[in-house]
Order: sequence, then C-alpha cells, then structure tokens
Amino acid sequence: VWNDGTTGLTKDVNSVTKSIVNHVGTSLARQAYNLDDLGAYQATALSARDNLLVNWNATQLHFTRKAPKRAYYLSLEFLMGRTLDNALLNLGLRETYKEGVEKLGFSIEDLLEQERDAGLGNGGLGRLAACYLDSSASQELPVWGYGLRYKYGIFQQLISPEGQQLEAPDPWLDNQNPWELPRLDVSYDIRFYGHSDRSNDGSGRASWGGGQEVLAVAYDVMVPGYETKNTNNLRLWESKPKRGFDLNSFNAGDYEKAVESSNSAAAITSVLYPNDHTTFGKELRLKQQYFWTAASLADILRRFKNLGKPIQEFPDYAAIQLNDTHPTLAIVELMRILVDEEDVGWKEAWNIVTNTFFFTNHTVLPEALEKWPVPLLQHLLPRHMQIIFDLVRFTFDLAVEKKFPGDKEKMARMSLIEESIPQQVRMAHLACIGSRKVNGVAELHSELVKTTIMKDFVEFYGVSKFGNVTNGITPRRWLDQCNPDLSTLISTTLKKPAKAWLKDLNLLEGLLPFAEDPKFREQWWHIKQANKKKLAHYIETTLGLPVNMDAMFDVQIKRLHEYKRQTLNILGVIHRYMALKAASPAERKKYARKVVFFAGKAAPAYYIAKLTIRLIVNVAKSINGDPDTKDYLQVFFVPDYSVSLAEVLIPASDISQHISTAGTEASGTSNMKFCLNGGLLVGTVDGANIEIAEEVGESNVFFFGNLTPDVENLRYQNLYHPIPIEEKCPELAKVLNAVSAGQFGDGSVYEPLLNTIRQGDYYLLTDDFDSYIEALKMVDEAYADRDEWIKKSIRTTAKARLSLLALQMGKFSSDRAIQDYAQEYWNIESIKVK
Ligand code: DL6
Repeated sequence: VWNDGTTGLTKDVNSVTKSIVNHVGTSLARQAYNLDDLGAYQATALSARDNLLVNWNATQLHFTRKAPKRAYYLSLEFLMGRTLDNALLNLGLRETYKEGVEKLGFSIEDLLEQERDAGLGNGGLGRLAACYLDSSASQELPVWGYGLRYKYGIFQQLISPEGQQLEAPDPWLDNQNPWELPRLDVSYDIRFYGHSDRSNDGSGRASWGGGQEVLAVAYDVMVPGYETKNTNNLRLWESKPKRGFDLNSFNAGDYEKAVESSNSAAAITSVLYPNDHTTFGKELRLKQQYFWTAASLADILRRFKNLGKPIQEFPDYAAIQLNDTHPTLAIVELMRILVDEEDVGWKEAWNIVTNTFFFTNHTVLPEALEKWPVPLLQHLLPRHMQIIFDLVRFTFDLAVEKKFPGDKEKMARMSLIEESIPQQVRMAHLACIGSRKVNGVAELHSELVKTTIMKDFVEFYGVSKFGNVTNGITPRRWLDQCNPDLSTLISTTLKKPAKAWLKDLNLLEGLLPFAEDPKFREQWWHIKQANKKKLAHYIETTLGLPVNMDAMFDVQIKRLHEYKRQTLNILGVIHRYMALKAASPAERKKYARKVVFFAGKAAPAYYIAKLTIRLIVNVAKSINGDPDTKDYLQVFFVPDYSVSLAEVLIPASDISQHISTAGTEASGTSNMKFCLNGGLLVGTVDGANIEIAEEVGESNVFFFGNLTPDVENLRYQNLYHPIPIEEKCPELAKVLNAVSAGQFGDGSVYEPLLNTIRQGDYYLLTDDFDSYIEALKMVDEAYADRDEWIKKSIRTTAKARLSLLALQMGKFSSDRAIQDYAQEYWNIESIKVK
C-alpha cells in the first residue's frame, strides 16, 4: 500500500468503509441508507483522493526541498479518461476498496461506471500526454503537466436516424470533479491587445500595456505513480474576469455591458477546440494558446525564482517540452519576460530560451502545420509580434544568410514569416529555432520530419538537433485496468513478484513458451471470448442489436480522417458483402464470420469525414438487416468514442485496422494497445506499425499497400494521368457503383465522398484496394486455424515489449518513451519520495 499509514488514512477494509461513510455524511451531506451509485462513487473517489493528497503533498514538499531540474510538459490536450480505477491501482488499494465498497452493499464495477471521462483532448496527441504523465510519476521523475481546464471537453457524438453525426456539449464538470484541487492562491494576470512601446535606448526592450487583462487560476490534478509514493501534478488553468461584474454599467441600466467583460474572460477556457489535424484561424484559439503558455511560464519562473539563482541558470532547472506547435508562443513569451522584465540582453535571452525548450512534431500533413496571420497576432499580442519580427531580422535571417549566402529561395522557405496575403507566422519554424531539440514520434515519421518539413533546418543546424522518440502507452491502463482477466492470467503464469511486468514489459517474453501449451491457449481464448461478450453486451444495450459471438471481431477506432482511410475499410466491407450475397448458401459457409466495429469522431466542420460516418451507419443498417448474410457479416458504428469506450473495444478485438496512406500517420498508439491485448494488426507500412512488426514479427502483422517513397509519384499519376477506375481497380469500381446506385440509401448523398476517390484520389484508395482485400483474405485464412491464431495472439502480447535499445521497460511502454525524453532531451533524474 503506497501510503505509509502514518497519516491514519485508508490502509485496510475497515478504514476504507469508515472513510467512505464519513465522506457520505460530511462532504456529500447525504444519508448512507439511501445512497445511490453516483453518491457512493463520489464518496469513494473523495476517500481515494485523501490518500492521493497525502502522497501529493509529500512529493511536492520533497521536490521543493531537493530543488532538482524539472521538466514541464505543455499540452493543449490531456485525454485522461476516468481516474478512480487508476488511482486505486497506483495506490495499491484496488482490492481493499473493492472489498470495502462491497461491504457497504455496492459493486466497485458499478461505481467505476459512474465516473465521467475527462475528455480534454481530441485523439492520439492528448492521450499520449496522459500516458506520459502516468509514466513520469511511475518513473519518479519530476515532471509537471500544464494545460487548460476546459469547461466543455470533446463534444458528445450523437448519430441521427439518417446516420449523420450530431454534436452535443460535454458538460463533464456537472457532477463535480473530485480529482481536482482549485488553487485560488495560484493565479496570474494575463494581458491581451493594448500597445507595445519600444524604448529608445537600443536595448530592444519595450513596454506592453493597456488592452484586456484576465486572470488565470490554477486547478491541480494529482497524478499518482504506480507502486510509488511519488505523485506528480497536472496544473490546468481556468480563465476568470479580473474585475468581474461591472457595477457602474449595471447601475446605469446596461446589464449586457455589465457582464460583457466577465463573459469574454470566461470564454477563453470554455471549450476544447474539436479540431484534429487542421489549423484554425480563430482568435479565441490563439487567445487560449497565449493564455495557457503565459500562465504556465509565469508559474515555472516563479518556482525557479524561489531558488534564488541567477536567471542565466534557468535552463539548468527547467526543461519545457512543447507538445506540437500549440504552445510555441511560450518561446516568444520567455523572450519578452527576459528582455523586457528581467533586463537580460537579446543574445543572452535567446541563449536561455534555446536551451530551455524542446519540440515534438506530431504530423507532417501540410494542412496541420499551424500558421497565424500577422495582423491577428499584431492586434492580440503586439509585443510578441515585434519580438517575432526582431527574431527574423536580427537573429535568424542573419544567421541563415551567413550560412547560405545569397540563397534567397532557402531564406524564403525557412523564414518564420510566410509572404502570403496576409503574411502568416509559421509556428513549426518558430518552435524549431527556439528549441534545443526537435523530435518525431516514430522512426519513419522522424525521418520524414528531417527530409520534408524540416529539411532546410537539418542542413542549417546539423542532424544532431533532430531525433526520434517512438511513442508509448502505459500498460497500467491499457492492459491491467482494461483487461483484468488477462492481467491476472499473465501474473499467475509469469510467477514473478506480483505484476512486476507492469513496470517492465520485457518480462512478457516469459509468455512465449506458453503459446505451445494447449491449456494456456484455452485460457487465453476464454478471456478473449469474455471480453468480446462484454463488448457485445455494450452494443446490445446501446444500439439494441445482437452481436454474433461466433465471429472474428475486427475493430477500427480513431478520429475520422481521410488519411486514416475508414473509407477504405467500409468499401472493403461492402466488397465482402457483395461477394457473400453472390455466393450460394453452401459457398457462404466457407467465409470467415466477421463483425466489423468502427468508432471515432469527425471534426464538426469536416464534411467528407462526416459523410464517411453516414456511409458506415447506412451500410451497417443494410447489412445487419439482410437475413442472407447476417450470420457472416455484421457492421457497427459505435457512437461517442472515448477513452472508456476504447477500454471495452480494445480487449475484445481479434484484429484491428491501422490503414493510413503510407507516410501520413505519424505513429499511432492504439496499434500498440491492441497488440498488448493480444490483438493482431492489419496495416500499412506506416508510423509505429513498422516498429511493431519488427518486434512482434511480420507474420503477426498483415501488411499491405504502397510504400512511402512511392506515394508522391502515385499522387501525381492519379492527378495528371488518371486511369479510369473500371480499368485500374475493377473490384473497387463495382463497390463505388453499388453505393452510387443507392444500394445503401440515396446514392447522390455520397457523391462528394466517392468523387474524392474518382478524382485525384489523394489518399490512394484505388492504388491500395486490391492488396487490402488480399490482406483481409490472409486474415480470414489465419483465423480459420484457431490454435495457430491463439499462438499468434499470445506471441503478439509477449513481444509487444522488446526494446531495440535494450532498455528496461519494453519498447512500446510509455515508461520507455519518457525515460528517452528524460535522458536524451530534458536531462532530469528520478527522485524517489521516501
Ligand atoms: O503522437 C501522438 C499522435 C500520433 O500517434 C498520431 O499518429 C498523430 O496523428 C497525432 N498527431 C496529431 C497532430 N495534431 N495536431 N496538431 O494529433 O499524434
């Protein structure tokens, strides 16, 4: 139990029940005898929180005393999901609480279901940030996260009867959030607009005044490490009006004006932008970015200043990781503080800045590279725009000109400013020049970063500034919590100290010999079946439809995007359906029975992605209702994808799809989660699929499709020398024609989606369709041999752990990834809280 008991908190079943009952009466002011599941969850959460608090306080005190170098992870998204189960696991109190709540007449599973997901993120990038927090605390590293406390997280996805995605707000804070601590004592003034007046003394300094000031108030979220007392912090900022209600306007009869400024301040952190891989031209988004980076930097600097060290030593005490370009304004803000407020000279300030920041790129898709119009920046942050122009003139352009004299084209390509109308600031360039190191998130992706978007910068700085840290996932949530039966089987089989593999995934290799043991294989299969049953139950209760249990479960869950090619999947499903329909009842029996699951949200303004959802839903309706084929093929679109839903879908999957056009998916992380749970992959040679296959063996990953180096040529061909689909890919042509002809509802609705394939085919569906269908055939054949399939499944889990770097904890564990960052980038060390 990772509290030492000295504080008298919960350590046995009796103290657990006492503490829960105590919270029912005091914190909730309710009576124990008529408590519902929600109340019981709340009291249990508060009781667990008491334990976290003890460890959290001890950790913060210890770190303050030791004053180590710390790392700060700035991310606009933290997709945390639920907390209670994770907190109990990491505290080592899961069994004790299970018994405790049972004694009080509740079931822990029911209580866990009461918790709302903290959906403060869109997808992979946000969930990665959450995994990294878990691993930092578990590795006892002094790391804090900084983000925004959105009042509304990622929208709730509803599906209309026509199959359209509808969006509803996600009021996740409505039931109160027991996991956060409002820190009214920690707040900062944040300025927007106004004017910046340069001094005439040649120092480059300026003073920025006027405009609007709002308050950033801290909320702390405790992040417990696994089997350690170390409990880190995630600090989320909420915006508040500085002056609140304008009584003068109210007294003058103008209520609108009286609340205007408080409304505009509160709006900053009201909602998470539901965009994914697209940039925004919205002022509010830029406001969010500045508000968050300014508050976080002020907080980090205050902590540093308490040490009483000269400002030049700042990079020895703080490493700041920029999670994509969203926090890039922090670079400019630190320059502003150093030059304007700390009296540091320009060059020295730049030296401090460039030794403090590190930048992770998460995409090479051109449409996702963030740019902000100069006039907007000038208006919202006049001083920051001056600094960016000064960086262009006095720092960066000079150095580029010196290194590549006369190369005007390169200068233009590398500039921080794009000479469009209006001019735009290129945030990836700014993040690169302001950071000590830049990394991608899988080997292929990091190569692409170096050879495409950062090519000129590699020439300029040398290659050593650019690295790779392959993403990872926390095995605590993504196996132990989401698949408890498999976790127990692994623990009892490995016979190592209880669950040692959760801290060192390399130990899973010990499962390999058991792939040959029929009894073990049977146990393995039964657990998969039970997980499939759980998913089937979920589908029955939410969609009201029965699920074939005697079938292969094929899952694709991720944000809806053309590059991820859910469209390829659903067109493949139609192809299978057409073949089944054409087959005689006897021939049909030769087909593998299959249930295909989709889940994921489309950005509300992403028309083509929303059409894909509509097509999936309507194809599902037709196929599921067809008595000829329904025993062989079913399709479900599971609405409102979330972390909690992923925890049900992933353990139930036999096979999952990771089928992006080669070179477009930076890494992917769900691929790792499926493997860890014994699911096999069908995928393209893209992102982390490649490294996964290196570890689990190519025979356990069903690869298909064109390779990255060929993509550009194929796109060129498709655009300028198109071959009619009927000729190039007749099987796909048949499928498209069936959709057009209205076999799945009004075909004209889908024309814009189908035209993206017929014209230009940027994501290469016509080029990859045939090999995709071949790969699926191979999956069917492999699945037909049940014993061999289970062996593959066991080996996939056992080998989702090997490290090329021979590091301790297994390649696809976020523990390994976070150690890479700590050692190769941030230069920080673990500190154990005793
Ligand atoms: O690195 C986390 C995650 C990767 O696994 C995905 O492959 C990648 O698409 C995603 N990137 C983004 C970029 N968004 N922006 N900006 O979410 O990152």
